Amino acid sequence: MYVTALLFELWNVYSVCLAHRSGMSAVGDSGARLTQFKNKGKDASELRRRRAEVNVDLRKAKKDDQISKRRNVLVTEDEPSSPMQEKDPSAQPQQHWSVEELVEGVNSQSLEHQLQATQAARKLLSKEKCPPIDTIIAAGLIPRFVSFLALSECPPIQFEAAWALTNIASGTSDQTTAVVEGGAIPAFINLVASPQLHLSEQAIWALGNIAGDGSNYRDLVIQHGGIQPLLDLLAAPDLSVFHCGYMRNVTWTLSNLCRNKDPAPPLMAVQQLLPALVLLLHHNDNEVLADTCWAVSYLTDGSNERIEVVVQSGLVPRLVQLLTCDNLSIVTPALRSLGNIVTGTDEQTQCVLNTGALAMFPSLLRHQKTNIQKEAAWTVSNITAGKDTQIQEVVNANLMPILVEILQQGDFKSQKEAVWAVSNFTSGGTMEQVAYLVHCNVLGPLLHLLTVKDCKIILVILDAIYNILKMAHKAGEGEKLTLMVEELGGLDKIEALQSHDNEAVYKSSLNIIDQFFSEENEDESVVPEVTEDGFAFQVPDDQSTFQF
Ligand SMILES: *[C@@H]1O[C@H](CO)[C@@H](O)[C@H](O)[C@H]1NC(C)=O
Ligand SMILES: *[C@@H]1O[C@H](CO)[C@@H](O)[C@H](O)[C@H]1NC(C)=O
Ligand SMILES: *[C@@H]1O[C@H](CO)[C@@H](O)[C@H](O)[C@H]1NC(C)=O
Ligand SMILES: *[C@H]1O[C@H](CO)[C@@H](O)[C@H](O)[C@H]1NC(C)=O
Repeated sequence: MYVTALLFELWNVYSVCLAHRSGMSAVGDSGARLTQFKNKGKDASELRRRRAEVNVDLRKAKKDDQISKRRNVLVTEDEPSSPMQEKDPSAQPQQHWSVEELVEGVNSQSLEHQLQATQAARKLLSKEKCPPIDTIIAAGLIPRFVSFLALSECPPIQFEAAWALTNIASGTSDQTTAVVEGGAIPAFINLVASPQLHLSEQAIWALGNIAGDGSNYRDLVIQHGGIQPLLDLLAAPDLSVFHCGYMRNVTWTLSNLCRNKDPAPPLMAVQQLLPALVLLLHHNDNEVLADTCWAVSYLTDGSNERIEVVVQSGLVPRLVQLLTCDNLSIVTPALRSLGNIVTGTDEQTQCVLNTGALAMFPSLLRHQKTNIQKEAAWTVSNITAGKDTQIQEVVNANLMPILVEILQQGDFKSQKEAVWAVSNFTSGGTMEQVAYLVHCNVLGPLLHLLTVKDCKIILVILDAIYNILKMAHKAGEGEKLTLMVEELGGLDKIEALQSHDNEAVYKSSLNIIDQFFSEENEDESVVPEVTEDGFAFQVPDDQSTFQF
């Protein structure tokens, strides 16, 4: 028959190429090549592995990331300075302190002098440009500032010292360390409960900077009992007594307590924090929402055990709801969190699906920000790596045609995620689902992408093509599909890959040619039943008919 004849002819051409290729591979064992390669015999229960590659990629998206330390910068001077004063700086001697004067003032016996000197230091540390953090540290002022934090009879000096220390702690790790070693953690924790809200706020901010330095100081703040006083604030009967800047400080500091891995924060602490995060996910301030979502994204970026604690807190439906808010600073971390959750077990993934999350994905996959497209496609790739019932939910949400669009014209990062999504679909999908995918015209764009440079992606595409051809063969539609691949110019591309430098690519393409484009496989192929529409296949399991 026509196709067979055609393929046979093509095969002769390939045989020549193959012979040539084996001749070249002095290093590789071309005889064993086909036996060891394939067919992974994918175990349905095989645990889904985290792709390091994706995570590196996502972590690189630092520009969306939260800032881990923040300085309290003086935007305008507290004291209004008249034009007169500007012309004559000597009229304000206090504004120009030398280091010696600062040291002398801070160490003086007079509270008044201490306050003035501390305020002067704070102002220097609040300059927009080049705050003299190291100079202040070297002058040995930190322990004094820390002791001022406890002077409750003089709130102004507590405040000035807290502000100065906040800004020192906002610097490098060494600078943060200087603050921690000065004994600031317990002193700040004591201030969190201060009835003076500006003091409390400054203490919370400082603790955020310290915890944001990394796992060590985060855990040190936790060990000193830093979480409970923060949670007590949120237990206030009416949160609106706090102004929104205050709540932002609280939320940001909580998020830094959730942040960083290796090690992640103690599970006990996470469990303690979660009810607060659930509460804050319903706050009405965008910045509070964004930072809370970042906190959740940190907590879900870990083992399934970690994911489970978050899922159990019941916040998934709210996260999904937040996907519909228009604000990129919220959508980004909310989507990241959900993407993290679906890297978990099938049950954890199902929990996301049960909220109807996939209904949001058409717009996310077409989002104007390519970063959102990419993360959405990444999320789908993990869902299509799940059970076939979960793949079916992706189908029902009409996401596959959109993924095909991305394959066709997305940016490369999104295309890569879409390739994974499709490939996993083909490895875990039923025959009907794979046939559906072919009907979404996935083959053209997929084959087209075989010309990219990225070997890993080429391999994933070849896997998908292999899976599709194999499934079609089972359905007795192998010839139809091989012809389709050929008509789309795919055969040329696969053929060309046989001389690829990358051994895995070469083996994989060779294997496809060998199994589906050689005359030998004609014997194995199931004799197709011919219907008026073309080839169809009777699936023994459920007796339904699928057409590719
Ligand atoms: C804390 O609140 C103040 C406003 O009161 C705001 O300017 C500042 O940025 C907040 N700090 C953080 C770390 O969110
Ligand atoms: C989005 O939220 C951020 C705070 O997280 C805010 O600064 C920004 O103005 C908001 N954008 C829109 C469009 O509402
Ligand atoms: C996802 O696709 C890749 C590439 O084909 C494959 O290696 C991996 O095993 C797939 N994962 C699952 C769970 O099917
Ligand atoms: C999805 O997440 C799992 C679990 O961490 C990971 O192993 C997998 O590689 C990810 N992506 C795909 C496409 O399977």
